[in-house]
Amino acid sequence: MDEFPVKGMDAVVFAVGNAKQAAHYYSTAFGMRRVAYRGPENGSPDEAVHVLESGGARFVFRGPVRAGTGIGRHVAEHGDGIVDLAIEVPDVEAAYRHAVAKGATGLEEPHVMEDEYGKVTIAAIATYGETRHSLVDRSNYSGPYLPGFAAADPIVEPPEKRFFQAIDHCVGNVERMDEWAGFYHRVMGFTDMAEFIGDDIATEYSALMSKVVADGTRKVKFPLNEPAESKRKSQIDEYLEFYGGPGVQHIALATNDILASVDRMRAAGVEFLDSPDSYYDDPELRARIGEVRVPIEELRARRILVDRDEDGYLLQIFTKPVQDRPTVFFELIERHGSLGFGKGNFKALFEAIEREQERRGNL
Ligand code: TYF
Ligand code: FE
Repeated sequence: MDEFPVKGMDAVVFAVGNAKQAAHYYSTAFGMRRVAYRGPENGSPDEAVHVLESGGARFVFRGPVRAGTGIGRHVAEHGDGIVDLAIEVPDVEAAYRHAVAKGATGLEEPHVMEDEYGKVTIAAIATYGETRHSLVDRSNYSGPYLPGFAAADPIVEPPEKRFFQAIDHCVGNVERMDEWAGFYHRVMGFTDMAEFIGDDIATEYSALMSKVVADGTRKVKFPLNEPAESKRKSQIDEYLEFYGGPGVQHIALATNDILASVDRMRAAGVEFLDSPDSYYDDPELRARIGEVRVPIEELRARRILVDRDEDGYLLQIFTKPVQDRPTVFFELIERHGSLGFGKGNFKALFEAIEREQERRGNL
């Protein structure tokens, strides 16, 4: 029996300096639709919260509306970042009790929230850095987000075709990968997925080690990165320095038309990492990836990366950090069978990240 059943990701919750403007950016640049709001006008005097969706993916932006708030302190310390990777579970009470019994730090005891749309049960446990996992059961709720939130209009007319439809995985940068992998094994019964960047690859070019933990159904996938000893400063060290400790590094968004998504996002001003032409000319890569659904030239024109394994292939591309600090970024991923994370692209990807690191003077 699954000791910690999960239904999937419930939401990615951001703490930002200005939730109104963040909601605008994710509406115009990520094609998201605002669906709910809570702020001083409806019972939240200290915080404005905008809730946006794209298919099954939900982003929540929390910002301070006055001095001296907890969310304001978080932003002052970390910059804009992710405070909560909320997980939808069938039984919050059981999940919370299990987690705490296995050593997780409880942050919020299970409690029921209610309004005219029904009931939500919610609890929260701590994970790496100042990040938390809310555990949410919304199976008896029909409102736009949580009790207390009002339905809200989209900020701009949403695109006809969404840019992404789900959260594929959420990556954490930590100081000790094995410790946190152990936490997810013990507390949530997650298991390791095949993809692993060990010492060998780390010293050769990546300056990081990485391991992926996931629930039994593979709906919730959490890669964990740790800086590795190398000649130059690891991209993970850069993150830890500028974020002020461990936290969420990137969120991968699943799309079924990565070409269209990249085109729309670039047109809206989102910056993506550049891969060199040599990547697309590499005969080894060409041989390995075989046929994909579009000509390689279409991928080259957009700097989309491709990787294939025994189960199929995937297309992926990474944004540059989306705030002034070199911290949180996004990945777009289009999967065709492959359950991997783009192992074959690690070299090209990490070299691109290091070029950016060098440009910032942090290498
Ligand atoms: O999530 C992953 O594992 C891939 C690869 O700093 C990756 O997206 C790993 C580490 C990193 C950036 C991307
Ligand atoms: Fe990723």
